[in-house]
Amino acid sequence: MSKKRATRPNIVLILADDLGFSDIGCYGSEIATPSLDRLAAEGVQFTQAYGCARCAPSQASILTGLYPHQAGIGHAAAHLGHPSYQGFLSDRCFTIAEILGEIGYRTLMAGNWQVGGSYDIRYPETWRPGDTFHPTPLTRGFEHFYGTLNGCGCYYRPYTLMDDDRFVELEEIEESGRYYYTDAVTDSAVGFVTEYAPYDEPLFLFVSYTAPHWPLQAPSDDIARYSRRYLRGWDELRAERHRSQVDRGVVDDRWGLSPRDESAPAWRKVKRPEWEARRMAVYAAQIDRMDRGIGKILSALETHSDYENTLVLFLSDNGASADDVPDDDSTRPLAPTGEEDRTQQAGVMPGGGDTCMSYGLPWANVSNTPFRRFKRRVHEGGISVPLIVSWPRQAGSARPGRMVHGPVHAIDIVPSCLEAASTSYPTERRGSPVQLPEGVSFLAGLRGDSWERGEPLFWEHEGNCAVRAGEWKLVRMDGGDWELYSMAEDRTELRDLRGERPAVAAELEKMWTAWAQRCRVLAWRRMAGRAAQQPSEPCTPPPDGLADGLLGRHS
Ligand SMILES: [Ca+2]
Repeated sequence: MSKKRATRPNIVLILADDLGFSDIGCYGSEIATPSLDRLAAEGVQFTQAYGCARCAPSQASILTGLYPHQAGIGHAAAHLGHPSYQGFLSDRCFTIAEILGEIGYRTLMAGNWQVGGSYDIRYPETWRPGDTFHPTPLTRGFEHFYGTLNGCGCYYRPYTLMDDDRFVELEEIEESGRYYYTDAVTDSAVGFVTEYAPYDEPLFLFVSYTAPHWPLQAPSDDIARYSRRYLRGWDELRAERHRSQVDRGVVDDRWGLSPRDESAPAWRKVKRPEWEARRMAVYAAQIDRMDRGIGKILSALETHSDYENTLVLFLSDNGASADDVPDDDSTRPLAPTGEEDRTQQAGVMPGGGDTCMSYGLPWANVSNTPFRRFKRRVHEGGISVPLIVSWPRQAGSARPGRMVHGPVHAIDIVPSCLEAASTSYPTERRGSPVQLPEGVSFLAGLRGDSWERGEPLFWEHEGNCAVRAGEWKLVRMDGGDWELYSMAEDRTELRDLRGERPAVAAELEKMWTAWAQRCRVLAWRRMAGRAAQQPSEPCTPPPDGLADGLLGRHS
């Protein structure tokens, strides 16, 4: 083994898409996730980790250490006419792959890439990977890439599938008859480990699963393992997960379980319980399958590499999603063999490749136990995610299987990986200064030292805004009033203290406004119309006509 390998660890970063806070075993779930539970038992489990409310913004933060707007992805993949909302990674920052590649890492990626502009799956003739508006993993620091240039997609026929810089013909994979995207991502990651681990250079492997994002599609034998499990309904399941979380110490028992969301009916009033239970069974099967894939990646690292000196990080990008699948042309290709059955309306059971459904708000309410609200919101249910970090050699004598309760955020991933690799974020790119990471390394928490965050954290997505500083969190829905909560006493956000503590609320609002101006967050009311009109020619960016729309105090 070379000297370089001995000092620099492999880094394996694994991301799930739309997985809720309570969806894996060690966070209170009944879904079988032995691989992730093992990772937690070997490392540490963060109980107050945050994403950025949405897939693409979170991925931008995870890859750059910046807030999403700074990285160019203030909303999603569409270009909304301003550098903060251009939909692809800014040139004024580095990706973690670019930095680690410079110091000798092999940089490899399997899964979805959501930070490279938009790709309308209906118009393949407009796809331009690698041009100015569509950076790909290969143009942003990865040596090899297998995966999609879109977030959500059909698991049996993933559009925009690439192998390095070549599109994969879908006919090729359909002919095999056994293709399933989650497995293909796993197999690609295992292949990268097998091929590159024997060399001297350390690995940086980014695995970005689409699971368990809708559409609900999973192999039938996996679904069968959960087929009866959810018939007792969401009310019982939320209570059960919450008890498990309190018993494990994942949540504080002073925080009450939030009530069932007001838009979810009581389970006893559900008209089609078998159909509802099946939705959750497919969702569980998607996670179960991903977890077994992660087990294969960990095994490959043990067999072919120095597992003891491998930093593995697993997290989700945002809270669980209550979104229904849009019932329009944009989702038609997701279930190409059964178009009439692609939505929730037909009474068809979900799960097959000829269906395109989501599991709906009430089950997402279970996934986000004990919190309120969902993906795209910045109340705790939308942004709280599991984060597990393992590095056996570094953990040393620190008791493995611990929990760290200090708040951490997607912006902290890059600084933590850079500390592990004993390097720093470059200050210039092609002769121009770059924006430096906003996050801080949380590796001290892994070593068993106490770890508390000093700096506040901020969020904005679609006009939903929040700031967390110390004990306090100020949060509001788009167009709503600010609410103030004590994260120490009431992390489930049940008792608004803004009326009782107006000075605290005012101070936090001031901090949020300063942050929004510094990070070039625009007023959502100016952007929403543009976001609603997905351009039919996504490769043509709209002109920059919104530069005067920076958020003011009252926007
Ligand atoms: Ca997501």
